[in-house]
Amino acid sequence: MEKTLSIIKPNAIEDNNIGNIISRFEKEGLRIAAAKFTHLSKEKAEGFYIEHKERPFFGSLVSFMTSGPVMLMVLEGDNAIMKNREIMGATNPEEAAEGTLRKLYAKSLEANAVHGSDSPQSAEREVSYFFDTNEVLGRF
Ligand code: IDP
Ligand code: MG
Repeated sequence: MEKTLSIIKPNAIEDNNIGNIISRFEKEGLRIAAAKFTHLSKEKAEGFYIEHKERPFFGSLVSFMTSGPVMLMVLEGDNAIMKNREIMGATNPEEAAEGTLRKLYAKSLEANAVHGSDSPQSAEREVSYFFDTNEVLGRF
């Protein structure tokens, strides 16, 4: 069983799509192994996206991610990392396949509704960045 970090971004919360997104994960065979609502501080968002700190969109991305609440989740299942990336679709919603979460719920390239870890290394880092061991199902 693999674990991955998922974030429902502020635009999808504003648009009332939390249930639609979680329901989709469950239908696709992923389990919600941890979940919490939070409002990220600037420091927490910057640390999360540290790999992008030299990119021109970094400041705007951090502003967006701190513009409202987010829902942080750990998804668990077979091949959870790649399965979640497939369900999400391409980063740019204009390039995302029909039926993917980003095609359905993104507002823009930046406000693209969901985050998902992109490798086992990033999943490990991202899950432990937001969750203590005793907050994750199977580890209570
Ligand atoms: P990913 O979320 O699909 O892994 P990344 O390249 O890691 O995509 O970018 C992280 C996030 O930064 C994206 O999900 C999106 O919100 C934002 N982003 C990526 N590229 C751009 C851009 O060119 N302009 C504005 N925002 C961007
Ligand atoms: Mg990424």
